[in-house]
Amino acid sequence: MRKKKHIETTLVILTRNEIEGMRALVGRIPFEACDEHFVVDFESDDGTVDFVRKRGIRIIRQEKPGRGEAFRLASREAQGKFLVFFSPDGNEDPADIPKLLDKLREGYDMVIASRFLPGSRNEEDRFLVRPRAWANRAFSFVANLLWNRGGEYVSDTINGYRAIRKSAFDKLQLTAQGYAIEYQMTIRAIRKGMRIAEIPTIEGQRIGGESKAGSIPTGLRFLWFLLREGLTRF
Ligand SMILES: Nc1nc2c(ncn2[C@@H]2O[C@H](COP(=O)(O)OP(=O)(O)OP(=O)(O)O)[C@@H](O)[C@H]2O)c(=O)[nH]1
Ligand SMILES: [Mg+2]
Repeated sequence: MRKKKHIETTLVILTRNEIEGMRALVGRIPFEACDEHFVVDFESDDGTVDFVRKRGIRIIRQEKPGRGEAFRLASREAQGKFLVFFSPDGNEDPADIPKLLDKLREGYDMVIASRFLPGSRNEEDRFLVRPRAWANRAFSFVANLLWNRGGEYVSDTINGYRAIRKSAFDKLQLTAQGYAIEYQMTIRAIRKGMRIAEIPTIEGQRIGGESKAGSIPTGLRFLWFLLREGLTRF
C-alpha cells in the first residue's frame, strides 16, 4: 500500500475579486514550499474563480463574507499543522512564504510579516503623510501596552500576511468576522503568552481591482473592536 503523504504545511490564498493580482502573482507563489494549498473565495465575479479552477487549484467558496470567516473556514479545511495565509492583491511578496514557515519550524506559534521593522517597507512610505501606517502603528502600540508582558514588541499586529500553528489558531477561539481578525489573533496570542516572531517584509502596491477596506470605516471598526476585546475575559 502506498504511504499517505504527511501534510505539514497548508497555504491558504484569500480572494474577493482579485483577478488581476492572481494573474500577476500566481507564477511567483512557491506552491512547492507547501504540502497543500487552496483558495478561499468570497463571491468573486471578475473571473478569479475560473482562473483558479483552470489551474487545477482547489477553491472553497465562502457563504458568509469577511476575512474572519475566511480564516476560520480555512483552518477547518486545512490538513497541515502549519497554516500560511497569502492575499494576492499585490501588497504581499510571495517570496516571504517559506521564510514565515521556517520561523514556525523554529518553534514559534505565530509569525507575522511586518511592515514596520528595520529592513521593512510600508506601502505608504513613498508619501510624507501616512495615515494608514500611523494608525497601524498606534493600534500596535496600544495592544502591546495593554497586554504584552515581557514578550518581544510586536510591531505589526494587524498585517494579514502571517503563518500560525493550527493548534494555536484553534486555542485563540477567534470571533471577528471581517478585517479585525488579524488584530484579534495577535492580541489573543499576546494575552496567551504565545511565542510570536516577525520577519521584515516589503509591502507592494495593490495590483488591480479595488480595496474593500475603506480606511475610515475600518479604523472606526478597529477602535470599537479594541474596546470590546479589552472587556472580553480571555
Ligand atoms: N476570502 C476572502 N477574501 C477577502 C475578503 N475580503 C477581502 N479579501 C481579500 O483579502 C485581501 C486583502 O483585502 P483588501 O481589500 O486588499 O484589504 P487591504 O489589504 O487592507 O486594503 P488595500 O491593500 O489597500 O486594498 C485581498 O486579497 C482580498 O481579496 C473576504 O470576505 N473573503
Ligand atoms: Mg491589500
